[in-house]
Amino acid sequence: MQKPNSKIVLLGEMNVGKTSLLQRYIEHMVGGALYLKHSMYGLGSMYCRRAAAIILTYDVNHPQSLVELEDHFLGLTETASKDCLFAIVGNKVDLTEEGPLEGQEKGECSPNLDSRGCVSPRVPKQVHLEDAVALYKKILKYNMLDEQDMPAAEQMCFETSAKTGYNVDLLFETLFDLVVPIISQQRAERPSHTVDISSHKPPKRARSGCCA
Ligand SMILES: Nc1nc2c(ncn2[C@@H]2O[C@H](COP(=O)(O)OP(=O)(O)OP(=O)(O)O)[C@@H](O)[C@H]2O)c(=O)[nH]1
Ligand SMILES: [Mg+2]
Repeated sequence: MQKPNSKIVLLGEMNVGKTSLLQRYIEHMVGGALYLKHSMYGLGSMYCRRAAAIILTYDVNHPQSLVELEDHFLGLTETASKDCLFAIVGNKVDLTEEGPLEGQEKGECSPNLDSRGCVSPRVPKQVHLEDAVALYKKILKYNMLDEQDMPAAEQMCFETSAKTGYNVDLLFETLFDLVVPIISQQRAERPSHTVDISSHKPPKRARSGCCA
């Protein structure tokens, strides 16, 4: 099988919901065109090299998880290419008072049940979208990227719920819509490594020098 040459990297503190976001999306879109990779601490910066996009994930109920993005993960983005896109994702919005209830997108209302089937109390959101927007701008600055050349912060900062599926498709589809044309352009610009063997003539063998 050909090794995929584009990847989207998911970064973020433990437990913010990286795996759940991927699982939720893949449930919908089995066999996505891009290789999705996620990990946490101890990551080498090589993970971000050649990434088409980097998703930095935090938990909207844990302000420290946003702080960790800046303290531990911002540095990893410096090996990203200049074409790499960034998205900031605040997950677990279903646990907040402001977040949509499960099924609300479909026009129904149902209680917010936890994994044991109990109604979990909804709390005020601890991290606001403006904080994510500020981090997005910091990332661009850190990587010396011009805001004018990059997608707007408002387009690239999401609040999601891997539990209810809220905004999960929107997140990945927004990224794919932006990333696919960039990859196609890179492929078109890259010199072809294919050699047409039918037109290839072997070099004439030089006569071995001997005595005159
Ligand atoms: N309520 C709620 N729980 C979530 C959501 N996303 C994930 N979880 C729960 O949070 C816990 C951690 O989720 P994971 O997806 O394993 O988190 P992770 O970031 O991959 O964690 P690590 O791989 O350990 O770094 C699990 O119990 C999930 O069920 C969400 O959107 N809402
Ligand atoms: Mg995980």
